[in-house]
Amino acid sequence: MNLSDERVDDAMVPGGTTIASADPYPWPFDGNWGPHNTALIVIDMQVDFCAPGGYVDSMGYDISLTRAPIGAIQAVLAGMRAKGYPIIHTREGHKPDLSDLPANKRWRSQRIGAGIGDQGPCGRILVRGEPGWEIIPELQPLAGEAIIDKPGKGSFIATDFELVLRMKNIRNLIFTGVTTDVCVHTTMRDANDRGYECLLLEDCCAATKVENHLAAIDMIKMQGGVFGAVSNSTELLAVLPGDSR
Ligand code: C5J
Repeated sequence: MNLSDERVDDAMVPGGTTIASADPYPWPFDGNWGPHNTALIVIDMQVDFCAPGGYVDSMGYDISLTRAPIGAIQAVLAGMRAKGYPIIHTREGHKPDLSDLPANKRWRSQRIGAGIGDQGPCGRILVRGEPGWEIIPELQPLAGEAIIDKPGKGSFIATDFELVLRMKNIRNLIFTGVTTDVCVHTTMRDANDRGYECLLLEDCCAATKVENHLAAIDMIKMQGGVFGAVSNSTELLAVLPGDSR
């Protein structure tokens, strides 16, 4: 059979507007999106990941990289809040007694001088309730926005993330935050396996190494969009639908 016979004809996609330029396919796949079924996910924009003295800074990485998406995330937050989209923030962190911190995660972080649970310039590293664990002032959640506290890299494990999505009838997830290759990717991969239609906004995400950010984006686009699709804040905001129901 000629491979082109099997190609999806994008003109036949039912439903409303898509982000036509999303890569590798116009997102969402069926044109069905709006505040009724689509949430913005802001992953781990915490002091520990994006501010001086936090976990990422203590590991010796360049926080100018993880701070770079702040402006674009602010723009997307403003646009999606104005149209009534559900916004969900996540925070990585452990209980103060560290009972949910795997020994190997702690050991590995101590080895590189940024021990999770240890005292640092922003309080105990990645511990709930400490200054470093807070979401940065520039991206503070508004009243009524969900915050998911997670002990791991993914947002589904040991959290009520999926329950919150189900209660809000969410099927489409738009990903922003840090780091592209770790917590954003882990959550996006898991969401994709659970049947969510996922989009990553590349200018709203960052990694601790540019090459890893770019590689993580490239991985999403393989196999026709193996984990979903990729776009950016400008393209999203240009076509973002309001609720037409
Ligand atoms: C990491 C995260 N990189 N939020 N956490 O350890 O991506």
